[in-house]
Amino acid sequence: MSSEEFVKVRNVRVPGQTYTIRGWVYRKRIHGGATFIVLRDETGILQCVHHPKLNPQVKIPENLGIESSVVITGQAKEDRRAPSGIELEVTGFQLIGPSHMFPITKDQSVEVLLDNRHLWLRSRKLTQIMQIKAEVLRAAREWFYDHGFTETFPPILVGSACEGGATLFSLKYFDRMAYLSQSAQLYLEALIFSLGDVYSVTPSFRAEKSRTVRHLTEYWHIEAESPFKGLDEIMQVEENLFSHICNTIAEKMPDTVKALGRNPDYLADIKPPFKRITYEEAVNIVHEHGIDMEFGTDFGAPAERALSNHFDKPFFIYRYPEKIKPFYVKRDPDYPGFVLSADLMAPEGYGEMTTGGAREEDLDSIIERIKAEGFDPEDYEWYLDLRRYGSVPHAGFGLGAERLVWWLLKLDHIRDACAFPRVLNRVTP
Ligand code: NSS
Repeated sequence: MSSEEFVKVRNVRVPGQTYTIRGWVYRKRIHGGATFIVLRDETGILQCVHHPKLNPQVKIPENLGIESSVVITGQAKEDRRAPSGIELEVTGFQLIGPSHMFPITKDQSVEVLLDNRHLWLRSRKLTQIMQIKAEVLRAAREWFYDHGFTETFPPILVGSACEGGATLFSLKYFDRMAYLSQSAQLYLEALIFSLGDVYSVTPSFRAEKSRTVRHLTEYWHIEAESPFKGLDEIMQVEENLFSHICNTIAEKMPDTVKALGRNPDYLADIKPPFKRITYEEAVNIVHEHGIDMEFGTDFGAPAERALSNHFDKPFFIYRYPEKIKPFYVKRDPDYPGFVLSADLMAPEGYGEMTTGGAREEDLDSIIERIKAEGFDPEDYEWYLDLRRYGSVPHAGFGLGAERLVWWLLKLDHIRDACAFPRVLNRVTP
């Protein structure tokens, strides 16, 4: 059989027509002498019924297990009880790969499901989340392409930290130490001098030692950097990109979005400009919600949740205190002690989606702040050269792809935005 003869579940539509489908047994039951098989492929599920009296030539093994791979031929019948309105009357059956005692049954614990992630990925929910994630990244690349950004490919093995020492994964690199990249930012900063507006989509690594619903140790990082842009301009890039992704998902995958419990109209309605509040205003909101927090410190999880719940659309928090931001962030000339940095926040309790802003141009200040973070400026020599040879004002940001999918689909835990999540206690499967 050539593959053109096979159809996908989604395309089984016309009553009376005969179709042949390759897929996996999602559910099976025997009732009143008939065998009911719900067949699954990447496009959906379809109920197939075998009546031995009508089609005695077809033999379905009695012990056919869940997740066996099969080829089923049958005639489409209208059936109002079936989820798609169509049922297939089986006239041909072929077993490709048997499956006995599939380890995932109803009501398994989260840990068992995570141990069997390689199999649990076949669930409808995870399938649909992965399809949305692919579209999120496609839409992101589309936006960058349409706006003149060049895709770049920064390294993952790096010699110096970008986001502080606390979350660095280090490894032996022949006879020296190296790290897994936390962010492509410093490399993107080098690439703007030749390529102008650039972006990258890379894995980033954070040795996050706490268990939370929003931290992974490995995640996909969408980052961009632009010469001759300041804080305002980079916030515009972020809100336009972010809106484009939300709108595209709503437009192209409304049924999947709905099936996962999010109203696509809400995502279609996300439009720039996003509301902007200062760090100071944000602290006041946190206090209004009765949460204790000292001015000048970073938002803890409860404060961030309260802030995020305060809004029903994405918003920015900007002008943070200098001492809670990394060495590369540009100081605000009009507000001593504060920096030209902004975080794009999702509403509904989800919180930070991006961090970005203008980059410090003053060489001495960067060196001093690298030292203050406990690092050796020697390890940043190449980065410091960028300030020595034709430096320009520039700005950029980083968006966590899984953070975005987590909020887009209102998932309980960020790990469900990953096929194979990496968290504190898990590197397998
Ligand atoms: O540490 S960030 O806040 N900022 C940076 O890495 C900058 N160097 C990016 C840049 O300007 N090019 O991380 C950026 C985003 C953050 O807002 C989250 O969306 C995501 O990366 N992020 C994470 N996602 C999942 N898990 C963890 N642990 C995580 N850490 C950051």
